[in-house]
Amino acid sequence: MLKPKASATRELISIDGLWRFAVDTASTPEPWSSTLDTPLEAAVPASYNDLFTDSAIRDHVGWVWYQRSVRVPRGWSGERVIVRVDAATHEGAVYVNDSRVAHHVGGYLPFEADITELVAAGEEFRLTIGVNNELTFETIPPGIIEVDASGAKKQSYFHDFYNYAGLARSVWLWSRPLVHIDDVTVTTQRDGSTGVVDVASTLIGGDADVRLTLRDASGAVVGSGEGPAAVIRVSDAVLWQPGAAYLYDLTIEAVVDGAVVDEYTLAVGIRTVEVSGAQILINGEPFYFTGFGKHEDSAVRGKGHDNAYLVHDFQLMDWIGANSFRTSHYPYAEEVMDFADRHGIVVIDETPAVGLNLGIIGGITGGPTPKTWSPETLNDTTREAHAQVIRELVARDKNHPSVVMWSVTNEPASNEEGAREYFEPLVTLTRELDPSRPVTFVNVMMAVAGTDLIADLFDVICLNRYYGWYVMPGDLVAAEAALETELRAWEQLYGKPMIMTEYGADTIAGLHSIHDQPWTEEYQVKMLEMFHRVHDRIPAMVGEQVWNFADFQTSSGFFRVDGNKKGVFTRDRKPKAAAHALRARWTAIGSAK
Ligand code: GCB
Repeated sequence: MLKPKASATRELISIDGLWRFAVDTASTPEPWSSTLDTPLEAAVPASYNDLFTDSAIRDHVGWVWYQRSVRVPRGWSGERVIVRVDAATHEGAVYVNDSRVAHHVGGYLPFEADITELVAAGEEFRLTIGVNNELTFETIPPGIIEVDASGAKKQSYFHDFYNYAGLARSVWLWSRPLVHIDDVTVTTQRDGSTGVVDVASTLIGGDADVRLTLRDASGAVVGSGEGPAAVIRVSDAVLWQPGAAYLYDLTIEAVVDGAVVDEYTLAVGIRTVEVSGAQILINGEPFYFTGFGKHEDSAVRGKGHDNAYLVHDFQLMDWIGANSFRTSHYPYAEEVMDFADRHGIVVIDETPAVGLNLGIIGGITGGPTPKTWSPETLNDTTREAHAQVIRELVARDKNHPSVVMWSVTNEPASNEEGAREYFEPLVTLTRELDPSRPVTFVNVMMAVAGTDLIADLFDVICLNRYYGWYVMPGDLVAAEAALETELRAWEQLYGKPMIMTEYGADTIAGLHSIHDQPWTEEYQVKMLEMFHRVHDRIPAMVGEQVWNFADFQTSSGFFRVDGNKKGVFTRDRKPKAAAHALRARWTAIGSAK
Protein backbone atom coordinates (compact mmCIF):
# COMPACT_ATOMS: atom_id res chain seq x y z
CA MET A 1 0.00 0.00 0.00
CA LEU A 2 1.50 3.31 -1.09
CA LYS A 3 2.01 6.01 1.49
CA PRO A 4 -0.23 9.01 0.75
CA LYS A 5 1.71 11.74 -1.01
CA ALA A 6 0.84 14.72 -3.13
CA SER A 7 2.05 14.72 -6.73
CA ALA A 8 1.16 16.46 -9.99
CA THR A 9 -1.90 14.18 -10.16
CA ARG A 10 -2.76 13.69 -6.48
CA GLU A 11 -3.66 16.03 -3.65
CA LEU A 12 -3.39 15.34 0.04
CA ILE A 13 -5.10 16.96 3.01
CA SER A 14 -4.41 16.18 6.64
CA ILE A 15 -7.56 15.81 8.70
CA ASP A 16 -5.66 15.73 11.97
CA GLY A 17 -6.72 18.08 14.72
CA LEU A 18 -9.49 18.04 17.28
CA TRP A 19 -12.30 15.54 16.75
CA ARG A 20 -15.51 15.07 18.74
CA PHE A 21 -14.94 12.06 20.99
CA ALA A 22 -17.15 9.71 22.97
CA VAL A 23 -16.87 6.35 24.65
CA ASP A 24 -19.38 3.85 23.29
CA THR A 25 -22.54 3.39 25.32
CA ALA A 26 -25.48 1.08 24.74
CA SER A 27 -27.80 4.13 24.76
CA THR A 28 -26.51 5.36 21.38
CA PRO A 29 -26.73 2.31 19.13
CA GLU A 30 -25.47 3.93 15.90
CA PRO A 31 -23.22 6.82 16.98
CA TRP A 32 -22.12 7.50 13.40
CA SER A 33 -25.65 8.25 12.20
CA SER A 34 -25.83 11.73 13.75
CA THR A 35 -23.66 14.33 15.43
CA LEU A 36 -22.03 12.77 18.49
CA ASP A 37 -23.66 14.12 21.62
CA THR A 38 -20.51 14.73 23.68
CA PRO A 39 -18.68 17.53 25.47
CA LEU A 40 -15.32 15.86 24.74
CA GLU A 41 -12.81 16.52 22.01
CA ALA A 42 -9.76 14.35 21.35
CA ALA A 43 -6.53 15.25 19.62
CA VAL A 44 -5.59 13.28 16.50
CA PRO A 45 -2.95 11.93 16.36
CA ALA A 46 -2.81 10.77 19.98
CA SER A 47 -3.84 7.81 22.06
CA TYR A 48 -6.95 8.89 23.91
CA ASN A 49 -6.15 7.23 27.24
CA ASP A 50 -4.07 9.95 28.91
CA LEU A 51 -5.91 12.95 27.42
CA PHE A 52 -8.78 12.91 29.89
CA THR A 53 -8.99 12.96 33.68
CA ASP A 54 -11.74 10.34 33.81
CA SER A 55 -10.36 6.88 34.67
CA ALA A 56 -13.42 5.32 33.08
CA ILE A 57 -12.14 6.57 29.71
CA ARG A 58 -8.55 5.53 30.36
CA ASP A 59 -9.62 2.03 31.40
CA HIS A 60 -12.49 1.65 28.92
CA VAL A 61 -12.56 -1.69 27.07
CA GLY A 62 -14.44 -1.62 23.78
CA TRP A 63 -15.38 0.96 21.16
CA VAL A 64 -14.80 4.70 21.25
CA TRP A 65 -15.98 7.17 18.59
CA TYR A 66 -14.18 9.99 16.84
CA GLN A 67 -16.09 12.33 14.59
CA ARG A 68 -15.62 15.51 12.59
CA SER A 69 -16.90 17.09 9.44
CA VAL A 70 -14.68 17.24 6.41
CA ARG A 71 -15.05 19.28 3.26
CA VAL A 72 -13.96 17.77 -0.03
CA PRO A 73 -11.99 20.43 -1.94
CA ARG A 74 -14.07 21.88 -4.74
CA GLY A 75 -11.36 21.09 -7.29
CA TRP A 76 -11.68 17.34 -6.74
CA SER A 77 -14.62 16.59 -9.03
CA GLY A 78 -13.67 13.79 -11.37
CA GLU A 79 -11.06 12.49 -8.89
CA ARG A 80 -11.31 9.45 -6.67
CA VAL A 81 -11.58 10.51 -3.02
CA ILE A 82 -9.82 8.33 -0.47
CA VAL A 83 -9.86 8.33 3.33
CA ARG A 84 -6.64 6.90 4.72
CA VAL A 85 -6.21 6.00 8.37
CA ASP A 86 -2.55 5.49 9.29
CA ALA A 87 -3.52 3.40 12.34
CA ALA A 88 -6.57 2.66 14.48
CA THR A 89 -5.54 0.69 17.54
CA HIS A 90 -6.61 -2.11 17.46
CA GLU A 91 -9.72 -2.27 15.28
CA GLY A 92 -11.16 0.53 13.18
CA ALA A 93 -14.47 1.17 11.44
CA VAL A 94 -14.92 4.21 9.19
CA TYR A 95 -18.30 5.77 8.37
CA VAL A 96 -19.05 8.44 5.82
CA ASN A 97 -22.37 9.93 6.88
CA ASP A 98 -24.48 6.81 7.50
CA SER A 99 -22.41 4.34 5.46
CA ARG A 100 -19.68 2.10 6.72
CA VAL A 101 -16.81 2.33 4.21
CA ALA A 102 -13.95 0.47 5.90
CA HIS A 103 -13.25 -2.00 8.64
CA HIS A 104 -9.78 -3.08 9.69
CA VAL A 105 -8.26 -5.23 12.40
CA GLY A 106 -4.64 -4.72 13.43
CA GLY A 107 -3.70 -1.66 15.40
CA TYR A 108 -0.45 -0.49 13.87
CA LEU A 109 -0.97 -0.71 10.13
CA PRO A 110 -2.82 1.57 7.71
CA PHE A 111 -6.02 1.11 5.76
CA GLU A 112 -8.05 3.19 3.37
CA ALA A 113 -11.43 3.47 1.67
CA ASP A 114 -12.51 4.91 -1.67
CA ILE A 115 -15.46 7.14 -0.74
CA THR A 116 -15.97 8.81 -4.13
CA GLU A 117 -19.53 7.60 -4.58
CA LEU A 118 -20.61 8.98 -1.19
CA VAL A 119 -19.23 12.53 -1.30
CA ALA A 120 -19.18 15.52 -3.64
CA ALA A 121 -16.45 18.01 -4.46
CA GLY A 122 -16.94 21.22 -2.51
CA GLU A 123 -19.31 19.65 0.00
CA GLU A 124 -19.01 18.56 3.60
CA PHE A 125 -19.57 15.11 4.99
CA ARG A 126 -19.62 13.60 8.47
CA LEU A 127 -16.65 11.35 9.07
CA THR A 128 -16.89 8.99 12.05
CA ILE A 129 -14.21 6.53 13.05
CA GLY A 130 -14.91 3.87 15.65
CA VAL A 131 -11.88 2.39 17.39
CA ASN A 132 -11.90 -0.73 19.51
CA ASN A 133 -9.03 -1.61 21.87
CA GLU A 134 -10.00 -5.21 22.67
CA LEU A 135 -7.38 -7.95 22.56
CA THR A 136 -8.32 -11.63 22.55
CA PHE A 137 -6.68 -14.93 21.71
CA GLU A 138 -7.63 -14.22 18.09
CA THR A 139 -5.88 -10.86 17.80
CA ILE A 140 -2.25 -9.83 17.34
CA PRO A 141 -1.13 -8.95 19.95
CA PRO A 142 -3.28 -11.31 22.02
CA GLY A 143 -5.06 -10.65 25.31
CA ILE A 144 -7.89 -11.83 27.54
CA ILE A 145 -11.11 -10.00 28.40
CA GLU A 146 -12.97 -10.87 31.56
CA VAL A 147 -16.26 -9.45 32.75
CA ASP A 148 -16.40 -8.53 36.44
CA ALA A 149 -19.37 -8.79 38.81
CA SER A 150 -20.60 -5.32 37.79
CA GLY A 151 -20.60 -6.33 34.14
CA ALA A 152 -17.52 -4.22 33.30
CA LYS A 153 -14.97 -5.64 30.88
CA LYS A 154 -11.38 -5.98 32.09
CA GLN A 155 -8.56 -6.34 29.61
CA SER A 156 -5.34 -8.17 30.40
CA TYR A 157 -2.47 -8.92 28.05
CA PHE A 158 0.95 -10.50 28.03
CA HIS A 159 3.13 -7.65 26.82
CA ASP A 160 4.93 -5.09 28.90
CA PHE A 161 3.62 -1.79 27.56
CA TYR A 162 0.39 0.07 28.18
CA ASN A 163 -2.46 -0.82 25.83
CA TYR A 164 -2.77 2.69 24.40
CA ALA A 165 -5.58 2.99 21.88
CA GLY A 166 -7.27 5.38 19.50
CA LEU A 167 -6.11 7.29 16.44
CA ALA A 168 -2.42 7.57 17.28
CA ARG A 169 -1.37 8.41 13.73
CA SER A 170 -2.61 10.75 11.04
CA VAL A 171 -5.84 10.58 9.05
CA TRP A 172 -5.79 11.82 5.46
CA LEU A 173 -8.11 12.80 2.65
CA TRP A 174 -6.41 11.98 -0.60
CA SER A 175 -7.35 12.45 -4.24
CA ARG A 176 -6.26 9.98 -6.86
CA PRO A 177 -7.05 9.65 -10.56
CA LEU A 178 -9.30 6.77 -11.67
CA VAL A 179 -6.44 5.13 -13.53
CA HIS A 180 -3.64 5.11 -11.01
CA ILE A 181 -0.52 3.43 -9.77
CA ASP A 182 -1.66 1.03 -7.12
CA ASP A 183 1.62 -0.39 -5.88
CA VAL A 184 5.35 -0.36 -6.53
CA THR A 185 8.00 -2.80 -5.37
CA VAL A 186 11.66 -1.85 -5.63
CA THR A 187 14.60 -4.11 -4.88
CA THR A 188 18.23 -3.23 -5.43
CA GLN A 189 21.43 -5.10 -6.24
CA ARG A 190 25.01 -4.14 -7.02
CA ASP A 191 26.94 -5.19 -10.08
CA GLY A 192 30.42 -3.85 -9.45
CA SER A 193 29.98 -0.09 -9.17
CA THR A 194 26.65 -0.25 -11.02
CA GLY A 195 23.44 -0.13 -9.00
CA VAL A 196 20.67 -2.38 -10.29
CA VAL A 197 17.18 -1.13 -9.45
CA ASP A 198 14.43 -3.63 -10.08
CA VAL A 199 10.98 -2.05 -10.28
CA ALA A 200 7.61 -3.80 -10.42
CA SER A 201 4.46 -1.69 -10.43
CA THR A 202 0.75 -2.38 -10.70
CA LEU A 203 -1.96 -0.15 -12.09
CA ILE A 204 -5.61 -0.08 -11.25
CA GLY A 205 -8.67 1.49 -12.85
CA GLY A 206 -7.75 0.98 -16.51
CA ASP A 207 -4.90 0.52 -18.98
CA ALA A 208 -1.93 2.83 -19.27
CA ASP A 209 1.70 2.73 -20.27
CA VAL A 210 4.17 2.97 -17.42
CA ARG A 211 7.19 5.26 -17.56
CA LEU A 212 9.93 5.20 -14.94
CA THR A 213 12.48 7.95 -14.27
CA LEU A 214 15.22 7.73 -11.69
CA ARG A 215 16.83 10.96 -10.48
CA ASP A 216 19.80 11.45 -8.18
CA ALA A 217 19.77 13.74 -5.16
CA SER A 218 20.57 16.76 -7.34
CA GLY A 219 17.57 16.02 -9.56
CA ALA A 220 19.61 14.81 -12.54
CA VAL A 221 18.11 11.88 -14.46
CA VAL A 222 20.36 8.85 -14.04
CA GLY A 223 18.16 6.14 -15.50
CA SER A 224 14.80 5.34 -16.98
CA GLY A 225 12.58 2.43 -17.91
CA GLU A 226 9.33 1.50 -19.60
CA GLY A 227 6.61 -0.89 -18.55
CA PRO A 228 5.26 -2.16 -15.26
CA ALA A 229 8.37 -4.25 -14.64
CA ALA A 230 11.75 -2.88 -15.54
CA VAL A 231 15.37 -2.90 -14.44
CA ILE A 232 17.23 0.40 -14.25
CA ARG A 233 21.02 0.30 -14.15
CA VAL A 234 22.79 3.20 -12.48
CA SER A 235 26.48 3.50 -13.23
CA ASP A 236 28.71 4.60 -10.34
CA ALA A 237 25.76 4.36 -8.00
CA VAL A 238 26.02 6.13 -4.67
CA LEU A 239 25.00 3.53 -2.12
CA TRP A 240 22.63 3.93 0.79
CA GLN A 241 24.96 3.27 3.72
CA PRO A 242 24.33 3.09 7.46
CA GLY A 243 25.20 6.56 8.75
CA ALA A 244 25.48 7.90 5.20
CA ALA A 245 22.08 7.73 3.57
CA TYR A 246 21.78 8.51 -0.12
CA LEU A 247 18.39 8.45 -1.80
CA TYR A 248 17.40 8.51 -5.43
CA ASP A 249 13.89 9.50 -6.49
CA LEU A 250 11.95 7.09 -8.65
CA THR A 251 9.02 8.67 -10.48
CA ILE A 252 6.43 6.29 -11.86
CA GLU A 253 4.06 7.73 -14.46
CA ALA A 254 0.94 6.20 -15.92
CA VAL A 255 0.53 7.48 -19.48
CA VAL A 256 -2.62 7.29 -21.63
CA ASP A 257 -2.46 8.57 -25.25
CA GLY A 258 0.71 10.50 -24.48
CA ALA A 259 -0.76 12.26 -21.43
CA VAL A 260 0.42 11.59 -17.87
CA VAL A 261 -2.70 10.54 -15.95
CA ASP A 262 -0.95 9.60 -12.70
CA GLU A 263 2.40 10.19 -11.11
CA TYR A 264 3.95 8.91 -7.87
CA THR A 265 7.49 9.42 -6.57
CA LEU A 266 9.24 7.03 -4.24
CA ALA A 267 12.61 7.41 -2.49
CA VAL A 268 15.00 4.60 -3.42
CA GLY A 269 18.18 3.65 -1.59
CA ILE A 270 20.53 1.33 -3.42
CA ARG A 271 21.94 -1.19 -0.98
CA THR A 272 22.25 -4.91 -0.40
CA VAL A 273 21.73 -6.99 2.74
CA GLU A 274 22.79 -10.58 3.19
CA VAL A 275 23.74 -13.09 5.81
CA SER A 276 27.08 -14.78 5.27
CA GLY A 277 28.20 -17.33 7.85
CA ALA A 278 27.89 -15.61 11.21
CA GLN A 279 27.90 -12.10 9.74
CA ILE A 280 25.33 -9.67 8.43
CA LEU A 281 26.63 -7.79 5.42
CA ILE A 282 25.28 -4.44 4.29
CA ASN A 283 26.72 -3.56 0.88
CA GLY A 284 29.10 -6.49 1.31
CA GLU A 285 30.57 -5.11 4.57
CA PRO A 286 30.06 -6.67 8.02
CA PHE A 287 27.66 -4.57 10.07
CA TYR A 288 27.58 -4.33 13.88
CA PHE A 289 24.25 -3.07 15.26
CA THR A 290 24.38 -0.52 18.07
CA GLY A 291 21.21 1.07 19.38
CA PHE A 292 17.94 0.29 21.04
CA GLY A 293 14.65 -1.41 21.26
CA LYS A 294 12.28 1.56 21.34
CA HIS A 295 8.63 2.33 21.94
CA GLU A 296 6.25 4.87 20.53
CA ASP A 297 5.56 6.41 23.91
CA SER A 298 5.45 9.84 25.50
CA ALA A 299 3.51 11.59 28.25
CA VAL A 300 -0.05 12.70 27.43
CA ARG A 301 0.15 11.51 23.79
CA GLY A 302 0.68 7.84 24.67
CA LYS A 303 1.54 6.29 21.34
CA GLY A 304 0.55 9.38 19.38
CA HIS A 305 3.02 10.16 16.65
CA ASP A 306 4.78 13.46 17.20
CA ASN A 307 7.33 14.95 14.81
CA ALA A 308 9.09 16.85 17.61
CA TYR A 309 9.76 13.59 19.47
CA LEU A 310 10.73 11.97 16.18
CA VAL A 311 13.41 14.58 15.51
CA HIS A 312 14.61 14.66 19.12
CA ASP A 313 14.81 10.87 19.49
CA PHE A 314 16.87 10.60 16.32
CA GLN A 315 19.11 13.43 17.54
CA LEU A 316 19.71 11.55 20.78
CA MET A 317 20.40 8.33 18.89
CA ASP A 318 22.94 10.16 16.77
CA TRP A 319 24.51 11.79 19.86
CA ILE A 320 24.89 8.42 21.58
CA GLY A 321 26.38 6.71 18.53
CA ALA A 322 23.43 4.38 17.83
CA ASN A 323 23.29 3.16 14.25
CA SER A 324 20.07 1.15 14.49
CA PHE A 325 16.85 0.34 16.34
CA ARG A 326 14.17 -2.32 16.40
CA THR A 327 10.52 -1.32 16.02
CA SER A 328 9.74 -3.19 19.22
CA HIS A 329 6.98 -4.38 19.46
CA TYR A 330 4.86 -3.23 16.48
CA PRO A 331 5.29 -1.34 13.20
CA TYR A 332 6.04 2.35 13.83
CA ALA A 333 4.53 5.36 12.07
CA GLU A 334 5.62 5.68 8.45
CA GLU A 335 7.14 9.08 9.22
CA VAL A 336 9.64 7.23 11.42
CA MET A 337 10.57 4.83 8.62
CA ASP A 338 11.01 7.67 6.12
CA PHE A 339 13.19 9.54 8.61
CA ALA A 340 15.39 6.45 9.10
CA ASP A 341 15.74 6.20 5.31
CA ARG A 342 16.83 9.81 5.04
CA HIS A 343 19.26 9.65 7.97
CA GLY A 344 20.91 6.29 7.43
CA ILE A 345 19.56 4.51 10.51
CA VAL A 346 19.25 0.73 10.19
CA VAL A 347 15.92 -0.80 11.24
CA ILE A 348 14.85 -4.25 12.36
CA ASP A 349 11.17 -4.07 11.45
CA GLU A 350 8.95 -6.01 13.85
CA THR A 351 5.33 -7.13 13.55
CA PRO A 352 2.90 -6.51 16.44
CA ALA A 353 3.19 -10.19 17.44
CA VAL A 354 4.27 -9.64 21.03
CA GLY A 355 3.15 -11.55 24.11
CA LEU A 356 2.61 -14.87 22.32
CA ASN A 357 3.77 -16.48 25.50
CA LEU A 358 1.41 -17.59 28.20
CA GLY A 359 4.31 -19.08 30.18
CA ILE A 360 5.00 -15.55 31.30
CA ILE A 361 1.64 -15.55 33.15
CA GLY A 362 2.79 -18.42 35.35
CA GLY A 363 6.24 -16.87 35.70
CA ILE A 364 4.88 -13.57 36.97
CA THR A 365 1.95 -14.72 39.09
CA GLY A 366 3.39 -17.99 40.32
CA GLY A 367 0.04 -19.49 39.27
CA PRO A 368 -0.68 -22.26 36.78
CA THR A 369 0.73 -21.81 33.30
CA PRO A 370 -1.66 -22.44 30.42
CA LYS A 371 -0.36 -23.90 27.15
CA THR A 372 0.43 -21.16 24.65
CA TRP A 373 -0.28 -23.13 21.47
CA SER A 374 -3.62 -24.91 21.72
CA PRO A 375 -7.11 -24.70 20.23
CA GLU A 376 -8.29 -22.85 23.37
CA THR A 377 -5.41 -20.33 23.42
CA LEU A 378 -3.26 -19.23 20.47
CA ASN A 379 -4.61 -21.23 17.56
CA ASP A 380 -5.11 -21.32 13.80
CA THR A 381 -7.22 -18.17 13.90
CA THR A 382 -4.45 -16.34 15.77
CA ARG A 383 -1.99 -17.55 13.19
CA GLU A 384 -4.15 -16.24 10.36
CA ALA A 385 -4.28 -12.82 12.10
CA HIS A 386 -0.49 -13.05 12.44
CA ALA A 387 -0.13 -13.89 8.72
CA GLN A 388 -2.27 -10.87 7.92
CA VAL A 389 -0.08 -8.44 9.87
CA ILE A 390 2.99 -9.89 8.16
CA ARG A 391 1.35 -9.31 4.74
CA GLU A 392 0.39 -5.76 5.65
CA LEU A 393 3.76 -4.93 7.20
CA VAL A 394 5.74 -6.13 4.19
CA ALA A 395 3.31 -4.35 1.86
CA ARG A 396 3.81 -1.09 3.78
CA ASP A 397 7.55 -1.19 4.48
CA LYS A 398 9.12 -3.26 1.67
CA ASN A 399 10.63 -0.24 -0.11
CA HIS A 400 12.49 1.27 2.85
CA PRO A 401 16.25 0.91 2.47
CA SER A 402 16.58 1.38 6.25
CA VAL A 403 14.71 -1.89 6.83
CA VAL A 404 17.31 -4.65 6.72
CA MET A 405 15.43 -7.45 8.44
CA TRP A 406 11.91 -8.58 9.37
CA SER A 407 11.25 -9.67 12.93
CA VAL A 408 8.25 -11.99 12.83
CA THR A 409 7.62 -11.91 16.59
CA ASN A 410 8.99 -10.90 19.99
CA GLU A 411 9.53 -13.50 22.71
CA PRO A 412 7.05 -16.21 21.74
CA ALA A 413 6.86 -19.45 23.70
CA SER A 414 9.32 -21.01 21.27
CA ASN A 415 10.16 -23.74 23.78
CA GLU A 416 6.57 -25.01 23.97
CA GLU A 417 5.16 -27.84 21.92
CA GLY A 418 3.31 -26.45 18.91
CA ALA A 419 5.66 -23.49 18.36
CA ARG A 420 7.20 -24.98 15.25
CA GLU A 421 3.85 -25.83 13.67
CA TYR A 422 2.71 -22.29 14.39
CA PHE A 423 5.78 -20.48 13.06
CA GLU A 424 7.02 -22.51 10.12
CA PRO A 425 4.26 -21.34 7.72
CA LEU A 426 4.71 -17.74 8.88
CA VAL A 427 8.43 -17.78 8.12
CA THR A 428 7.71 -19.31 4.71
CA LEU A 429 5.14 -16.59 4.06
CA THR A 430 7.56 -13.80 5.04
CA ARG A 431 10.23 -15.19 2.70
CA GLU A 432 7.71 -15.50 -0.16
CA LEU A 433 6.55 -11.92 0.35
CA ASP A 434 10.11 -10.59 0.48
CA PRO A 435 12.96 -12.84 -0.63
CA SER A 436 15.38 -9.88 -0.43
CA ARG A 437 15.71 -9.53 3.36
CA PRO A 438 16.81 -11.83 6.18
CA VAL A 439 14.10 -12.98 8.58
CA THR A 440 14.50 -13.17 12.32
CA PHE A 441 12.53 -13.55 15.55
CA VAL A 442 13.38 -12.39 19.02
CA ASN A 443 13.99 -15.20 21.47
CA VAL A 444 12.95 -15.20 25.12
CA MET A 445 15.20 -16.20 28.00
CA MET A 446 13.10 -19.30 28.86
CA ALA A 447 13.88 -20.84 25.44
CA VAL A 448 17.61 -21.49 25.42
CA ALA A 449 19.69 -23.25 22.75
CA GLY A 450 18.53 -26.83 22.97
CA THR A 451 14.99 -26.13 24.23
CA ASP A 452 14.02 -23.51 21.64
CA LEU A 453 12.18 -25.26 18.80
CA ILE A 454 12.28 -22.68 16.00
CA ALA A 455 15.63 -20.83 15.78
CA ASP A 456 16.84 -22.94 12.85
CA LEU A 457 13.99 -21.54 10.70
CA PHE A 458 15.53 -18.05 10.79
CA ASP A 459 18.58 -16.32 9.26
CA VAL A 460 19.59 -14.35 12.34
CA ILE A 461 19.16 -15.16 16.02
CA CYS A 462 18.02 -12.24 18.16
CA LEU A 463 18.19 -12.74 21.92
CA ASN A 464 16.66 -10.79 24.83
CA ARG A 465 18.63 -11.54 27.98
CA TYR A 466 18.36 -10.18 31.49
CA TYR A 467 21.31 -11.73 33.34
CA GLY A 468 21.99 -9.45 36.28
CA TRP A 469 18.37 -8.30 36.36
CA TYR A 470 15.60 -10.92 36.32
CA VAL A 471 18.14 -13.61 37.08
CA MET A 472 21.10 -13.09 39.39
CA PRO A 473 20.13 -9.51 40.26
CA GLY A 474 23.02 -7.72 41.95
CA ASP A 475 25.53 -10.47 41.12
CA LEU A 476 27.28 -9.36 37.98
CA VAL A 477 30.08 -11.89 38.36
CA ALA A 478 27.71 -14.86 38.20
CA ALA A 479 25.65 -13.10 35.54
CA GLU A 480 28.70 -12.62 33.30
CA ALA A 481 29.63 -16.29 33.48
CA ALA A 482 26.06 -17.45 32.79
CA LEU A 483 25.63 -15.09 29.86
CA GLU A 484 28.86 -16.20 28.24
CA THR A 485 28.01 -19.89 28.68
CA GLU A 486 24.63 -19.36 27.07
CA LEU A 487 25.88 -17.34 24.11
CA ARG A 488 28.59 -19.88 23.38
CA ALA A 489 25.97 -22.63 23.31
CA TRP A 490 23.91 -20.72 20.72
CA GLU A 491 26.99 -19.97 18.67
CA GLN A 492 28.04 -23.59 18.65
CA LEU A 493 24.61 -24.99 17.86
CA TYR A 494 23.69 -22.68 14.96
CA GLY A 495 26.76 -20.75 13.73
CA LYS A 496 24.40 -17.91 12.73
CA PRO A 497 24.75 -14.20 13.37
CA MET A 498 23.38 -13.21 16.79
CA ILE A 499 22.15 -9.86 18.07
CA MET A 500 21.43 -8.99 21.68
CA THR A 501 18.13 -7.23 20.99
CA GLU A 502 17.35 -6.57 24.66
CA TYR A 503 19.49 -6.23 27.73
CA GLY A 504 18.96 -3.69 30.46
CA ALA A 505 18.17 -2.79 34.04
CA ASP A 506 15.34 -0.74 35.50
CA THR A 507 16.89 2.45 36.78
CA ILE A 508 15.42 5.35 38.71
CA ALA A 509 17.15 8.49 37.49
CA GLY A 510 18.89 10.05 40.48
CA LEU A 511 19.24 6.85 42.54
CA HIS A 512 22.90 6.13 43.35
CA SER A 513 25.07 3.62 45.15
CA ILE A 514 28.71 2.66 45.37
CA HIS A 515 27.57 -0.99 45.56
CA ASP A 516 26.07 -3.24 42.90
CA GLN A 517 22.60 -2.05 43.80
CA PRO A 518 19.82 -2.73 41.25
CA TRP A 519 17.76 0.35 40.28
CA THR A 520 20.71 2.75 40.63
CA GLU A 521 22.30 4.59 37.74
CA GLU A 522 25.67 2.98 38.52
CA TYR A 523 24.18 -0.51 38.37
CA GLN A 524 22.66 0.11 34.95
CA VAL A 525 26.08 1.22 33.68
CA LYS A 526 27.87 -1.78 35.19
CA MET A 527 25.33 -4.25 33.90
CA LEU A 528 25.55 -2.92 30.36
CA GLU A 529 29.36 -2.99 30.57
CA MET A 530 29.21 -6.61 31.72
CA PHE A 531 27.18 -7.50 28.61
CA HIS A 532 29.62 -5.61 26.40
CA ARG A 533 32.60 -7.57 27.71
CA VAL A 534 30.79 -10.78 26.78
CA HIS A 535 29.65 -9.52 23.37
CA ASP A 536 33.24 -8.63 22.56
CA ARG A 537 34.39 -12.17 23.32
CA ILE A 538 31.85 -13.92 21.06
CA PRO A 539 32.61 -13.64 17.33
CA ALA A 540 29.01 -14.45 16.24
CA MET A 541 27.63 -11.44 18.13
CA VAL A 542 26.90 -8.86 15.46
CA GLY A 543 25.03 -6.32 17.48
CA GLU A 544 23.62 -4.94 20.71
CA GLN A 545 20.40 -3.01 21.21
CA VAL A 546 19.76 -1.91 24.77
CA TRP A 547 16.33 -2.19 26.33
CA ASN A 548 15.10 0.55 26.21
CA PHE A 549 15.79 3.88 24.56
CA ALA A 550 13.52 5.67 27.07
CA ASP A 551 11.33 4.87 30.08
CA PHE A 552 7.80 3.98 28.98
CA GLN A 553 4.32 3.38 30.35
CA THR A 554 3.10 -0.13 31.16
CA SER A 555 -0.03 -1.60 32.69
CA SER A 556 -0.25 -1.38 36.47
CA GLY A 557 1.60 -4.01 38.44
CA PHE A 558 3.73 -4.48 41.50
CA PHE A 559 6.94 -4.79 39.50
CA ARG A 560 6.56 -1.52 37.58
CA VAL A 561 6.91 1.94 39.12
CA ASP A 562 4.93 4.30 36.88
CA GLY A 563 6.03 2.17 33.96
CA ASN A 564 9.18 0.41 32.84
CA LYS A 565 12.33 2.25 33.87
CA LYS A 566 14.89 0.47 31.70
CA GLY A 567 15.28 3.60 29.60
CA VAL A 568 18.74 4.96 28.99
CA PHE A 569 16.82 8.21 28.80
CA THR A 570 13.90 9.11 31.06
CA ARG A 571 10.44 9.31 29.54
CA ASP A 572 11.07 13.02 28.90
CA ARG A 573 14.38 12.13 27.26
CA LYS A 574 16.91 13.18 29.90
CA PRO A 575 20.07 11.04 29.96
CA LYS A 576 20.81 8.65 32.80
CA ALA A 577 24.48 7.85 33.50
CA ALA A 578 24.22 4.86 31.13
CA ALA A 579 23.68 7.23 28.21
CA HIS A 580 27.16 8.66 28.65
CA ALA A 581 28.71 5.20 29.04
CA LEU A 582 27.00 3.93 25.89
CA ARG A 583 28.07 7.03 24.01
CA ALA A 584 31.70 6.33 24.84
CA ARG A 585 31.47 2.75 23.59
CA TRP A 586 29.31 3.25 20.52
CA THR A 587 31.05 6.33 19.17
CA ALA A 588 34.32 4.36 19.47
CA ILE A 589 32.78 1.40 17.58
CA GLY A 590 31.46 3.84 14.96
CA SER A 591 34.78 5.58 14.42
CA ALA A 592 36.73 2.29 14.32
CA LYS A 593 34.94 1.41 11.07
C1 GCB B 1 11.24 -8.27 27.57
C2 GCB B 1 10.23 -7.76 26.60
C3 GCB B 1 9.98 -6.27 26.77
C4 GCB B 1 9.93 -5.91 28.24
C5 GCB B 1 11.27 -6.25 28.86
C6 GCB B 1 11.33 -5.94 30.35
O1 GCB B 1 11.82 -9.29 27.42
O2 GCB B 1 10.53 -8.05 25.29
O3 GCB B 1 8.79 -5.93 26.12
O4 GCB B 1 9.61 -4.57 28.46
O5 GCB B 1 11.52 -7.60 28.70
O6 GCB B 1 11.73 -4.86 30.72
O7 GCB B 1 10.93 -6.80 31.14
